[in-house]
Amino acid sequence: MVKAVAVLGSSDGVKGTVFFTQEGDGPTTVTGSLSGLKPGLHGFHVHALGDTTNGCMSTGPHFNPESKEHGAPDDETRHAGDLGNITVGDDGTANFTIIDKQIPLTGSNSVVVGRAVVVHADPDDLGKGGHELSKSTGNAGGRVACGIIGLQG
Ligand SMILES: [Cu+2]
Ligand SMILES: [Zn+2]
Repeated sequence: MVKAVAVLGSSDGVKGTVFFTQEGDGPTTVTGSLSGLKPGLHGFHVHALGDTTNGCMSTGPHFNPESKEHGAPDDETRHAGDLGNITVGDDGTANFTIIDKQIPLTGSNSVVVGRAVVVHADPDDLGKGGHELSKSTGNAGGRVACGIIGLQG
C-alpha cells in the first residue's frame, strides 16, 4: 500500500487534508476533508507542478501526461488530473471519497512526484460547458486552495 497526503491552505481560511492510497496496480482512493469553502460545487484537480512560489497559480495546468483534452472523471478523454467536482455543504465543509484509475502513486505517471491538488472557486463543467476554457480547465474559475502531494509513511 502506497500512501500520500496533501495539506491544503489559503489566505482566505480554506484548509484541509487530502489523503491518497493505492494498493498495487489498483485504483487510487482519494479521501478529503476541507473547510472554509463557499457552499456548492468546486472543481477539484491534480495539477502538474508542486510549485507554490506564486501560490496556487504556479502549480501549472491540469496533470496531463497523455496530452488529452479536459473532461469528466469517467470520460475516455480527460486529463489524468481531472477529478471532477467536490460538493461543499452549507457549513462550508466537504468530506469526500473519490476512487480513480488515472492517478497512480508510483511509476512514471505518479501524482506524488511533486504535483499538487487544487480546489477551484467555481464548478468544473467537465468539458461540456461550451465556454472557451471548457476543454482546458472546465472553466472552474480561480484557485482557492492547493497543496503539494507528498509521500506518507
Ligand atoms: Cu484545477
Ligand atoms: Zn483538466
